[in-house]
Order: sequence, then structure tokens, then C-alpha cells
Amino acid sequence: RPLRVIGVPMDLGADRRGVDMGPSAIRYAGLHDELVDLEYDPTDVGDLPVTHPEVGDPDAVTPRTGNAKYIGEVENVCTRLADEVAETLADGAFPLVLGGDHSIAIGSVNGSARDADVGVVWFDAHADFNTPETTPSGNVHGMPVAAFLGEGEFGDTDWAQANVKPENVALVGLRSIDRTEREELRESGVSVFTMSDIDERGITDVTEEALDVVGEGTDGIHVSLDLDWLDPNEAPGVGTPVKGGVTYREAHAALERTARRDVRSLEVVEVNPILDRSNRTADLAVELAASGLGKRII
Ligand code: DIR
Ligand code: MN
Ligand code: MN
Ligand code: MN
Repeated sequence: RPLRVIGVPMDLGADRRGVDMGPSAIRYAGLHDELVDLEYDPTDVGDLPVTHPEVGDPDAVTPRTGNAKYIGEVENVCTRLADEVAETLADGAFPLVLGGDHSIAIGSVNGSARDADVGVVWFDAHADFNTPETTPSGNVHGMPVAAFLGEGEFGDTDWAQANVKPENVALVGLRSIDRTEREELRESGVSVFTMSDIDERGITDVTEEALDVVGEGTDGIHVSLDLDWLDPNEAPGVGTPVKGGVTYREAHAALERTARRDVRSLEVVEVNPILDRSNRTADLAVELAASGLGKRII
């Protein structure tokens, strides 16, 4: 099975610098060998170019729109990423995208959904459902789900909105939602599974329902894995840790269930090696990607 690794060293969508080193850290954690063990035929296409804030005058390079920081640069990178992902699929290969902050998902989802009806399962502590109108931080990594669904200002653009129905989107493991995004999320038609749901029903039950939702009537599933989904004790190398996340076993169980479905594309994001301890969050990203790609014990 041909697979393409696409690195996106984006950190302009988040406040904490260092997540641009995520793709390197994940590669260093042994991604290639793991993919070969899984009997994929991986080609690493390298990293997409991303500007650094230190280069020139940030406001000149990346004009703001409303209250979204670096939105111009996010648009450029996501447009290129969408092309890369769509081309990978058209060539019959599986796209594995390495972030970078979660703003890149706008590109991954657009690429995955270019020639197909796609559902999206979103493993995250956060809802990522802010818009430039509602965001308390201005950080685009808090907006990708709203963006690819064309909420708010994103609906006026041609690069953000994707061919994805809110009814085919499920957010799993949430425990941090801004007051401003909560109302929009409730009205959106997106399925939300909080940590409380996981406490009450267990991870396999919740994951199966989420996968049913995103798979219903679609040609395939895009899997978006934000490492801050896990408890910070397990995944300390993330920019916005929130306590009370899923355990190591729950994370593997969810991705193993996911792998049984029609997974079309996968991204792992928000690994921040500067905040990590001995690259353990990148190690975890490789392990969980492997589970999501079908790794089994026997
Ligand atoms: C917050 C944080 N909701 C924001 N979002 C994060 O800035 O909009 N998403 N960290 O992953
Ligand atoms: Mn950078
Ligand atoms: Mn996120
Ligand atoms: Mn998050």
C-alpha cells in the first residue's frame, strides 16, 4: 500500500512556538520503520514551506483578517496542502500529514474531500470551532472545524470550506470549549462526545458511535488526531494541555477501532518537542498513527 508522508511545520496558528518542529520529531521517533513494518510503501515528500514570524515584518507577510492571526499564511499553506493531499489520493496513495498546529487541518480536510464525500473524526481536548468573529485568542488552530464547515467569515472564502456535512463530523474527547464557541457548536449539527461521555460509556462505545456518524453515507473518513486529546501526563509535549484526557490504552483502543473503518487520510498534529520530555509525545504520535493505520498485536 503506497503511503505519502507530508510534513507541515506550521506554528503560526498557535501561541506557543515549537510545534513547527513536530514533523521532525515524529520522523525522528521512527515513523518510517513503523510504516514499513505495517507493510506500507512510504514515500516522504518532505515539508511544505512555511514562513517564520521572524522573517520580515509579520504583518506585511501575513495580513490579518478580522481577528485571525496569520490567516493569510495559513491560507497559503492550507491551499498547498489540500493540493498535495488530493494529488496523493488521486495517485492511489494514502496521505499521512504531520503537523504542525491544528490550523493545517483546513488543508488536509479540503484535500481529502476534493473528489469525495468525506466524514471527519476529530480526537481533541478542544472543539476547534471558533471563527474570526468568536475567537478569544485569535489563533487559527482553534478554528479549523468551523473553517472547513464554512462557519462565519470562513463561508465567504473559497479556500476554507470543504465538501463535508456537519452531520458527518464527530468531535471526541472534548473538555475545553470556549463560551463563545459553545453556542455555535450546539447549533451546528456536529456530533460532540465529551470526556464525560467517555467516562460513562467507555471509549469503544463512544468511538463506535462517532465512527458511525462520520461514516454514514460517506466515501471515507478523515482522521484528525490532536495529541492534546491525551492526558498531559501521557502527552506533555503539546502547546495547550488540558488535564483529564484519555489514557494511553483508551487512545490506542479508539484508533484501533478507527482502523477497522474506511480511513481515507490521517493527520497527527500539535506535537511540540520544546515542551516535551525525551520526545515521548512524538513517540506516542507514531504509535497512535500505527494503530490508526491498522497495527495489531497479532
Ligand atoms: C482555544 C484553544 N479554544 C482557542 N484551542 C486549542 O484558542 O480558540 N485548540 N488549543 O487545539
Ligand atoms: Mn516556525
Ligand atoms: Mn486541535
Ligand atoms: Mn487541542
